[in-house]
Amino acid sequence: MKKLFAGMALLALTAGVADAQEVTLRGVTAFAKGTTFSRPFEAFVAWVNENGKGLVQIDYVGGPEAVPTFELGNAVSSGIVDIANNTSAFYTNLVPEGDALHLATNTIQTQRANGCYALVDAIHQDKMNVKYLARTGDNINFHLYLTKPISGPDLSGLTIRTTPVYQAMFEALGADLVRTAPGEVYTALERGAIDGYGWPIQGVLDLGWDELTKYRVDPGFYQVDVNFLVNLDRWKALSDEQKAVLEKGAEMIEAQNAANLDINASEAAKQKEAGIEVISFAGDDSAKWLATAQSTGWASVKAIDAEVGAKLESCLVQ
Ligand code: 173
Repeated sequence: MKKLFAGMALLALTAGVADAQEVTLRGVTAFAKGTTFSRPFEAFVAWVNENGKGLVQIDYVGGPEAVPTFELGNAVSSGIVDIANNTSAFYTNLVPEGDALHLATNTIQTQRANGCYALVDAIHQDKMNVKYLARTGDNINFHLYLTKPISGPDLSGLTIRTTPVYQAMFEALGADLVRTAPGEVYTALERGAIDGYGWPIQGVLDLGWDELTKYRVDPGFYQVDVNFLVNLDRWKALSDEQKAVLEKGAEMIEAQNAANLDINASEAAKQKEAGIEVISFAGDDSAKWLATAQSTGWASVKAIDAEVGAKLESCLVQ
């Protein structure tokens, strides 16, 4: 009996030592460092490094200069990167159903409450070998930006830079599409290789694209999803205490999504100051624009997997 207790004490001690080891995760963002869609991740990294001392830290390696934008999904899936800040449109090769995320009309807080978060997390674990830790970008719409004017929702004759976010919609409206990472947009505009691009309401000035952009088309559509993804093997190896730090940081960052409404308004004002004119669709044009966005978006998700698509629609659209 004495021996057993001694053994147990030793076990507890070694477990304690193992728990006390600080883990450092290598973090990479799909967006340029210090720009709009990296900022929430950077705030999260700072929070974890402050609140996770002795437990978990994040070594912020960098952005697309460290891992190319469309390679980051593979890198976090295989464990080359431990935690990634990435949008589903950049990893459709691994999680094609992720195309549903930008079709959400509710918030991550609602998605956590109604079971949608658990479903999205399970899909990511299954298909990509990552824990879906957090979602940023709620309340931010996407827009079409142009170098020449249009008079209605007809994009025929225009070459538009796209990602999977806008692909089905812009194609249905007649555009010719070129898929590029954000890092290639400025040069494509400069060369006249594109007549416009899809991008959210935030971030245009950050990237200097306002210099080469003449028009923004309103209304905006869809909702940004920029997600924190943790390699699943790495996640499973963390202690409950270490996981709790990351989950608390995620909750803190997701609460900040509410501030996006104010940031959107100030970005729109800055675009106006920078000389970007608004082409604002009204009446039937606006209705066609938005209806095409929704119908083509969900049709392409359901073409990938009808059952999962219907499940996601029922909890993302409310
Ligand atoms: O346009 C894009 O590169 C894109 O799909 C995206 C997604 C989320 C945030 C910013 C851009």
